[in-house]
Amino acid sequence: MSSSNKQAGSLNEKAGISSHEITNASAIIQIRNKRRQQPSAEELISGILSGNRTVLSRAITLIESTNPEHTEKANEVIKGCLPNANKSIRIGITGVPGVGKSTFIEAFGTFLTELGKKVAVLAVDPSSTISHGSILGDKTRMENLVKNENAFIRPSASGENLGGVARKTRETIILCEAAGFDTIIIETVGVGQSETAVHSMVDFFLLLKISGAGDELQGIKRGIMEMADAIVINKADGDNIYKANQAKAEFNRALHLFPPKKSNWLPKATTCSAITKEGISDVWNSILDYFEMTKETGFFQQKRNEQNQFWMIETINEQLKQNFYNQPEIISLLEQNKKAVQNNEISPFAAAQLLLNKYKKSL
Ligand SMILES: Nc1nc2c(ncn2[C@@H]2O[C@H](COP(=O)(O)OP(=O)(O)OP(=O)(O)O)[C@@H](O)[C@H]2O)c(=O)[nH]1
Ligand SMILES: [Mg+2]
Repeated sequence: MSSSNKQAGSLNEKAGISSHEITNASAIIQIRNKRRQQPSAEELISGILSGNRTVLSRAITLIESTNPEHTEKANEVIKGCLPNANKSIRIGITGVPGVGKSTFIEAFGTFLTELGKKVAVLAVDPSSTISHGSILGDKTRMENLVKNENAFIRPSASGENLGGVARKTRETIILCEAAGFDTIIIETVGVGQSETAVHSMVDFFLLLKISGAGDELQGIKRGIMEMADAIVINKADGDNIYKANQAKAEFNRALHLFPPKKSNWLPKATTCSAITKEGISDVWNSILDYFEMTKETGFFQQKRNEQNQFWMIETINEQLKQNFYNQPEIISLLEQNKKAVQNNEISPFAAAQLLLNKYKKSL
């Protein structure tokens, strides 16, 4: 501080008294401690149950944390929310970049809130660590939904592997449902296995397409067609309407050739425009039909039960793998054996067995 400032500053009025620093230091510690004070699990649970979106965000951050100290608290929060979860429709949406997912979700989500629904939009994007969250990153395409009190938008958790990202999203679904969100939309792009992961956490899976150069089925993964409960040809507006209808017919023909689904549901292709909103309500009506039918047959609950079993096993697999590969002894032994395998000193199978035996002994 310059001497002229010193003269002007009211804090320096009494020259020679230098106790400020000590007072300030303790004040700073106090402020820091207060900042560090995290809400307890009970506080988070009651905040979520009362529908507080800020608390919901904080709890999701806790779930997404890679700090092992947070895991226990996160589990406590999930456990507290679980009795109030499950009362929702979970919808997965996939489609290649540029197909209009964000624009569609903006239109569809807004439409649902106008019906009195509470909509949570989540994403599964395992590439987001590299691309810094391209998916849902463009909240500009969802400018109305972002501001909507009955909507909650959360970009994808980041992580190195799909398993971790997907598990966090699944746990986030539970918290959103407990916070009163009755329609959960999960967006993904077809990177790696992310579609399969999303398919295994939703009730209804929607594939968004646009009409192409005539050969609509070209380049489409068969597995995705089989997973889809509906195919929606987006951008059916202006000059595109004719082509979109042609694509719809072609997809409907193709869908007929697939074996019947376990749910007995017959997936349909429809057209829509996320811009003019034409066809948006048809998508919702189709989901309602599905919901009604599968609730009646019991398939809805059966599928959720199977998904829960699946995620339990997935979590065990993931934890086992993590435990194994993170053991310091295993890390060095693995390196040694990689070299030994490369030099043909040991077979890959024998090396694997050796490592597994070592791990078993350490348990
Ligand atoms: N004409 C027309 N354009 C649309 C429609 N839906 C989206 N678009 C446009 O298509 C472009 C891509 O839309 P996005 O919503 O960003 O697509 P996305 O699938 O979310 O893309 P990524 O986030 O990159 O995966 C934008 O310029 C939109 O304005 C539609 O129904 N009709
Ligand atoms: Mg997008």
